Amino acid sequence: MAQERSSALFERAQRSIPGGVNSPVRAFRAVGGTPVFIDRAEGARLFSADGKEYIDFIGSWGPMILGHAQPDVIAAVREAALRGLSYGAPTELEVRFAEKIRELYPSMEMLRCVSSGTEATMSALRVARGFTKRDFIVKFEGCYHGHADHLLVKAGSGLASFGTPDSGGVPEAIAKTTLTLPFNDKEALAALFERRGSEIAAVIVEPVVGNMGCVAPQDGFLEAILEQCKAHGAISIFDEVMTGCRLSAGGAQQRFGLKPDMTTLGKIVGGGMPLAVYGGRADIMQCIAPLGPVYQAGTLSGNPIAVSAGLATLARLDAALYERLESLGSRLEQGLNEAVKASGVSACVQRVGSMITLFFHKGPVHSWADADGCNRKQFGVFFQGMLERGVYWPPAQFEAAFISGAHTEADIDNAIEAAKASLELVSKMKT
Ligand code: HOZ
Repeated sequence: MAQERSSALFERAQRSIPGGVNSPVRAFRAVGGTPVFIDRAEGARLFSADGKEYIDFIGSWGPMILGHAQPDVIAAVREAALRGLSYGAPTELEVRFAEKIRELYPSMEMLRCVSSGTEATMSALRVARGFTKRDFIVKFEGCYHGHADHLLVKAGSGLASFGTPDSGGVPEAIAKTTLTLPFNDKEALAALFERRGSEIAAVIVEPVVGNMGCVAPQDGFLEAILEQCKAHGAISIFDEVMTGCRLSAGGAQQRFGLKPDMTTLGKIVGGGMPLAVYGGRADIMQCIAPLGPVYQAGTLSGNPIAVSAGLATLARLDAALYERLESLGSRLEQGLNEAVKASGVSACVQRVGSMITLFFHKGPVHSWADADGCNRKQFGVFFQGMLERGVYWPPAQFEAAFISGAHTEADIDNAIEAAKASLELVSKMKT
């Protein structure tokens, strides 16, 4: 597809913005080619500055579960905007939003609104440290929890894609307070707690990983995190920025019937606006200023436009939506599996609900050590093949694709046809 306008914009962008993008994975470095500049979006479609139309499987990296420009959400945003963009003072909207989150997430007895997933995880960990009066945190290799210093250690997402799991600019003293373990390894978790349990403030985990591609927890892994934390006085944190309201209205914790001490939410809860949440047990959350000594604040926290978009989105998360997502997800999974088989390419499909990844790895992928074995060159050829055929797949092997309620069966079938042709290209690559 011709991309003259995108190419011209990218050239201009690179003069003013590092790499030409405001978030690294968007630069297409992991897959080659020029990033597509977007003009507008509607339903399951993205429309580029070049006048091309794409079936979108990114959904703004998760938030757009209802599809783009959903009319009720847009109406709520318009209506809120007419009453002013930001007050820096509390509103009834924030109270209603907090009550709705508590209804969906009973583990979150109290919560705070912030403006991004990074702020949510960073703040949750500060509170956990303040509450336990301990310094060390545990995270899992390949999980990504935003870009706070202490979380850019063996991280997934863009860092995994660019082969820099430990970011520059993070002081060694800070990185040392983060202990890392392989995802899905409950023996390693038990051994770490055995040795250092009294020093650990919190364990943070993506309950279903999206940031090394879609990787499900194995039996008993999440339960082991909750048990070890409880036994050693540490705080369990489910980072549900991606899985929250995606795997069910009550997130992965509702899907698996688990109750972490703390939770972070983002993406869907803001309906596409900059809004995220952290919360948990009331005794822990009462450590936050002005009630307690842990400080966290924000001029745009609980912004009325963002909260309005969030409330309008949350109101539409019904059982029918999740049934539809499951059925579309299973259709895509089956079609991709058949396409892989027909192509003879060594690849596997992993899916939980409406999160899905085609790994160029014979599979299964249970951890970062597995994911790291993917053939990145094959993924690049697959991605370009999909884009060429009008399917906007995530431009990195280590990012989950997302399905929305606005996708139709025909969209899924078109994506499967594009995948067949793209896998055919991969099968012809010289090894
Ligand atoms: N790191 C984000 C996905 N896991 C990408 C965000 C973006 O580029 O918008």
